[in-house]
Amino acid sequence: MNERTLVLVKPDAVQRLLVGRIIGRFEERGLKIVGMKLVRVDRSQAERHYEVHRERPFFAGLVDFITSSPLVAVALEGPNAIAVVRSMVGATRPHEAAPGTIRGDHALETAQNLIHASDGPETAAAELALWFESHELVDYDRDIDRWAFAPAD
Ligand code: FUP
Repeated sequence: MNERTLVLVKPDAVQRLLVGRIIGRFEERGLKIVGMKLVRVDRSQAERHYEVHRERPFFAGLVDFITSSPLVAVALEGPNAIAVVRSMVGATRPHEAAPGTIRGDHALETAQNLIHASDGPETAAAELALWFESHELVDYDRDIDRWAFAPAD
């Protein structure tokens, strides 16, 4: 099933020069980039993105962090893209993230865990709408799609 999901390559990844390496992993997996932009997010959008955590003690620090420096928002498309991307990201707490995952290979701290990825179909739809205008999500074919994706019936 073809899905779309949202990834945020967070400010720590931008500052640590890991943007290309992280996005490259998704490209190499076969996922299609259908939207991408560098964003200096404001507090109101950051608070909307992390609304589910509003009552948590780390909320203010999380909003401070995500607004502190630019991030890269990426929309990815492919078969089972939501679950595939989550598994590549690894556990929230990097000391629990398996080696071979992005967090397991590059992060140590929960507050600086490099990347956000939508955790289900409803959050993916809501987060894509929060971060991208519809015209910023681009439908196109890649010549390699017939090698990476099953043929449409
Ligand atoms: P994830 O889906 O893996 O990004 O994790 P969550 O949605 O549970 O958490 C979102 C962000 O809140 C994390 F990336 C970092 C931050 N966080 C903390 O700082 N402390 C915590 O105990 C849990 C999350």
